[in-house]
Parts: sequence; structure tokens; C-alpha cells
Amino acid sequence: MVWTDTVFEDYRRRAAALQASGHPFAQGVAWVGGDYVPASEARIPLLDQGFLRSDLTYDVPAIWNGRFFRLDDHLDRFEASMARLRLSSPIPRREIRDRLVEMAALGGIRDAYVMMIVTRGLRYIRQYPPEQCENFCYLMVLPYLWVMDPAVQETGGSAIVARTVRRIPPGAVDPTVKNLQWGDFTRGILEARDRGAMYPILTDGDANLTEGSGFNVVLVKDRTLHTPRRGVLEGVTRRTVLEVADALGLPWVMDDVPVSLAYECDEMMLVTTAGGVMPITTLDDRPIGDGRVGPVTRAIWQGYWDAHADPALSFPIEYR
Ligand code: PDG
Repeated sequence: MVWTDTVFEDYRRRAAALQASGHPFAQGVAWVGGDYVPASEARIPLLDQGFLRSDLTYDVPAIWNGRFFRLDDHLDRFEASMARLRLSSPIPRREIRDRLVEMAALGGIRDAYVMMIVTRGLRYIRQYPPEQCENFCYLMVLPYLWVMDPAVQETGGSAIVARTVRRIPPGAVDPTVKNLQWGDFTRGILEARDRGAMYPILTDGDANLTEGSGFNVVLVKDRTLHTPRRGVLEGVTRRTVLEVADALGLPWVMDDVPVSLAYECDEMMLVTTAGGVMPITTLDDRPIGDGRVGPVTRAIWQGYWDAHADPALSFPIEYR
């Protein structure tokens, strides 16, 4: 038995049952223009400025083992992001919440990657004041998405510190507003591929780490966790990780994290809703620590998945 089995064995059973169900929404369901459709058939209007200008914000909570995890924290961040961009959802927060629950129940999806997107809509703010634009809302509930495959989590993945691209500065695109302006991340992903690694970590151009293509970064040095304070999305997964660290009595620091610490650390994890706590054991082709998933990472990993059953952080979906 490998160390991830306690959590992933049950997940694999549920995923197999979902696939076997043959339900038309088993591969995901979307809410577009007032209708529920299988996600693979969902279409957006070509003239939506969300598509043409990436003028949008979004958020991604997860459902795990039939329970919605930290949905209200994600909705809080989503509303804050919308306010910063002067977007407003055409449907109220309560309706977003209820629809997402209904969508998961409809498709029998017990482990889900959930996406809510609000776009500017059909009017461009060059011609119209933002308040005269009718914003659109799109919702999706997809089978859980793994930024790092469970099998890779057992031994740890590989990452690079990107050399050919830096993270876009906060003065250009505010990273605390969850966005899909992924130009820097896409370049980083291509560089990682070129260098034979799985994930890019981007710097701030001043020799500090920021984040990578869809995840926050947490380093462990002498049993203390270090994670960048600025230039990053304020991740909900990272918040959970730091709460788990508190419960385990592990100290943590949120501050500038120099790139040099990445080469001197004992353990590294990339953390995101879409995959959880993802151990990294190789950086720039060299082992981190002894090259194995370390004890702090394992303890945080276990605490993170255990938190999904905590009624203070999650609530059950009623499936039919
Ligand atoms: N930083 C960035 C840039 C992100 O996109 C994400 C989540 C995070 C940090 C972590 O935030 P949280 O812990 O609240 O999830 N991004 C994943 C990416 C999935 C993908 O397709 O790569 C998401 O949007 O779900």
C-alpha cells in the first residue's frame, strides 16, 4: 500500500462508478443562457468580451466525496474579484450557490471541479460605461480535475524556476483578482516542457518566487513553511494548508520568498483546488532534499484531505 491510498482508493471507486453511470451529465454539466447542457456541448457567444478581451473573472471551488468544500470562501473571493473589475453577476450569490449544488446532484458527480465565470458580456467598455454592460454568468461542474495526477503525487513531481518569462507584475494584472490572462503561465508551461519538467514556477523579476500555472507555492525549511506574500492569488487551498500547519504546530511565514530558498529548502509543495497538495521532489533537474516526499508534506497532505469532511468547512450535497 502506498501512502496516498487512504484517500485515493475511495476516490478511484467513486470515479469509476460515475463513468459507469452513463448519465448524460456524468462528464460534466454547464449552465449557459438559462439551460443545463452537457459540458462538452456548451457554447458561448463569440462576441462576449470575456472571450474577445479576457474581460472576466472566475473562481473554482471543489466538491469532494459528495461535499462542497469552502464554497462560501470561494464566493467571497469571487465577489471581491467582480467588484475590482466592476463586474456584477446577473444572478445573485444565493442562486449561483443553489445552481451549483443542483448541477452536481443532477449528474451524480461526487468529486468535482466547479467553475463560475462572470464576463463583461456583449458590450465593450471602450464604447460603453461598465454599468451599461449586461454581464454574463456561466457555471460548470466537471469531474474533479487533477493538476497533478494522483499516481504522481506518491513520488512527487518536477518543477522549474522559469528563466524565459516572469510573472506579470501586480501593477499590470492584479493577481488577487482570479483571471484567465494566462500568457505568462502558458509561456512557463512551454519552457517546463522544453526542459523536461512538469510545472513552471514564475519569479517577480526581482529574484523572488510568485506562483505557477494554477497553484500557489509552499516551501519547507527546517519544518517552517514559507509562501510568497505578494504577486499571487490568495489561494483558498493555501489558506487550508496554513490552518493545517497551525493545527500541527508547524510555524509558517508569508513574506517575500527569495528564489534561493527554493534551492535550499527541504520540501516543496504546489497547492491548488484542482489537485490539492502536490509534492515536488525535483527542481531544475536536481532533487529537493533527499528527493522523496518529505514528512511535513505528507502531514499537510493528509490534513488537507481530512479537512474536506469537516462540517465547519464543507456541507453535504443531497443526491437523488
Ligand atoms: N494561483 C493561481 C494563478 C491559480 O490559478 C490558482 C488556482 C491558485 C493559485 C490556487 O488557488 P486556490 O487554492 O484557491 O484554488 N487555479 C486552478 C487552476 C486549474 C488549472 O486548470 O490549472 C483553478 O483555477 O482551479
